[in-house]
Amino acid sequence: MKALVITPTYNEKENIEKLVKAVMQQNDTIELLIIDDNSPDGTGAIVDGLMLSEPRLHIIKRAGKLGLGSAYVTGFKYALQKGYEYILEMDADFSHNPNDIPRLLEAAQTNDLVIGSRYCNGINIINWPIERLMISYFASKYVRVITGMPIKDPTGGFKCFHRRVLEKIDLDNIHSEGYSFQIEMNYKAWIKGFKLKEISIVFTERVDGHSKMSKHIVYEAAWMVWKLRLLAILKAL
Ligand SMILES: Nc1nc2c(ncn2[C@@H]2O[C@H](COP(=O)(O)OP(=O)(O)OP(=O)(O)O)[C@@H](O)[C@H]2O)c(=O)[nH]1
Ligand SMILES: [Mg+2]
Repeated sequence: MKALVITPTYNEKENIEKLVKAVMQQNDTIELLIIDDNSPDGTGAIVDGLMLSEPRLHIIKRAGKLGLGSAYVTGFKYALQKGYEYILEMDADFSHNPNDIPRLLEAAQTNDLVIGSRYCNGINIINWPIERLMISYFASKYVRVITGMPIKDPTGGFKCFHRRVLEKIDLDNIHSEGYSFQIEMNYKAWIKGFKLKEISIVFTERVDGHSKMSKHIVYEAAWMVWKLRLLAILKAL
């Protein structure tokens, strides 16, 4: 079983070394691809150093901060080209617990896309201010109503694709970032008839480093759900 975890990084020097270790110890074959956008704090150089003694660690360096969605698209293309079977998305800041990776991989044996879900077993978020939690929770309901997609946590970023899903999605046609990117990938997999499965995870707000969340990313997602719905209606005509 060839599995690749893809982790985009921008200024994650406090987290990166610990993260690499935590992923590598999940099993003997798992590999990790960092997509670093020329982090000013030197995250990329730290990865270069770690790669000297860790053959299962890889990096793609981009010239500047180009966003989360395009980082994942770059990683997905690499994964398909190199023949990985299971392709995971995971943040670098330990909001996603690397110890959940084996459960994602296990569920991926019988599903096409496994989504680590904060909302499929109550609300499992630690250390978010109540406003952020409310926005995220109601945003996920909004996405569900507009798109019809039966996913309780459509904006989550800890997931595992079987390569057959990524092969069927036109990656050159994905231009969204942030939450919108997660919604778009889920929707495109769902509309093509792939089997989606949510498994419960606990999400913990980052302790080290800084958030790159912006209002722009929220607005982009609010519009994206209508775009997906309208495109589906037009195709059905
Ligand atoms: N390569 C790359 N990585 C990014 C970019 N923006 C964010 N990231 C990484 O994507 C992951 C998620 O970003 P976060 O800043 O944690 O965003 P968030 O999870 O919405 O916000 P917080 O958890 O509150 O910090 C982290 O690993 C970031 O380092 C980007 O433009 N390019
Ligand atoms: Mg984060």
